[in-house]
Amino acid sequence: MSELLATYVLTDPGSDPEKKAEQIAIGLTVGSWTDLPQLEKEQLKRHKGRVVRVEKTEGDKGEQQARVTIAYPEINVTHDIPAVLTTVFGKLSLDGKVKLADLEFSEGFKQTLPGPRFGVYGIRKKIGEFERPLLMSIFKGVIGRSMEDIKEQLRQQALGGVDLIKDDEIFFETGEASFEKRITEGKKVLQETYEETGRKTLYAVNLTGRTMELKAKARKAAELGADILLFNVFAYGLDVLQSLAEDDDNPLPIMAHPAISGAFTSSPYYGFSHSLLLGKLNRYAGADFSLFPSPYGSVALPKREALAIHEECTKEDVFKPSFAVPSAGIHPGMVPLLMKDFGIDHIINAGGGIHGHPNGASGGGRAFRAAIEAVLEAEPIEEKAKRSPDLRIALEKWGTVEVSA
Ligand code: 1AE
Repeated sequence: MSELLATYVLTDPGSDPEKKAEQIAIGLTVGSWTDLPQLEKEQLKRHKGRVVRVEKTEGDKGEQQARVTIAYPEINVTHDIPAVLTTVFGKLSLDGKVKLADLEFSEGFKQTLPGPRFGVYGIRKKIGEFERPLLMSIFKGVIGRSMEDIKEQLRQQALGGVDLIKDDEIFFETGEASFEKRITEGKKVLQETYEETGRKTLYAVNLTGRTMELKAKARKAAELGADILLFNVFAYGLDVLQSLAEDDDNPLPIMAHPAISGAFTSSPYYGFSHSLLLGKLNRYAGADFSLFPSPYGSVALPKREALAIHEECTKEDVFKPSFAVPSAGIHPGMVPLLMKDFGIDHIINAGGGIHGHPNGASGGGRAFRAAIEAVLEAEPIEEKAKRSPDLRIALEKWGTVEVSA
């Protein structure tokens, strides 16, 4: 019988964590057990949750914890993420200090999920770069700006040598910068920069609006020649991501932004683990990219959590790997550490670290590219900076970050 395995961390589980685990397993499946007549027990047996493991542990602050794994019969749920989450973490998420650390799906269940349509290799193929981390920049300060300003910002970013440019997640449809216009006008700008530099740059447009409008809007984006859809998954829900990812009339890669997810992941005692939500579930539901806070920037995650997201995005599975995008407060001096921690299969993503460059966004892009090149050539970035004025200026402004062994 196929099962879904859910692993929880219970904080202050009381003197009998095994009993607590048993209560969860029963409470979230057949509801009661010991008082049932024998016949009903027989009938309900195949629907009953099962405690697989209970391990007593300690939290980072010395709190008593138990790591509990419960198996839920897959026949209890329909094959969709909402049904799974409601079963394994529905009422339980409201019931004291319980964190959902991991979920394991059967191979059969996985067959019903889309996973990324393109994944790391598919995105690399679109750009034509296979041997280095990709570089992405973020539109900044464009709310209220004219289309001409937006086009100029796009142009400057592309000229700096970034591979991808994404909308800011807080950019919807202001004034003349409609979704459609950003795609069509943006495409022209990027075609011009391609003709100038010979480098391809992909643009991720923010797919926003009411849930029921999204599919049509995504298809329209594809028709108009958009490259990628940026999507605020956690403002909508994983099932909406999945619906977009499995829509055959929407051939575009999906970039999952982590906005809102902190409300579900940040507590050490409640909610989901970062790696489950931003790593595994984003990937299974079809995100080609997953953005998340890096361990070093302005909005930082503990390093082990950021690495765990990367691991979930890229580890061996039936799905293609998603591109991990550690973000927020990233500047060129962080590149050696990013590449040490996340290797070459990730995307270096910066907003302020590109636009805040004294030589403008194109200088920011060039500084990042020089830093990446230095690391690939095993040259200290300070040495490289002697031959790259943009990198030197960036390091003077933001400094470097030590790469510990
Ligand atoms: C974790 C998401 C980061 C993001 O979307 C963003 O806009 C970052 O901007 P900067 O690089 O911190 O300026």
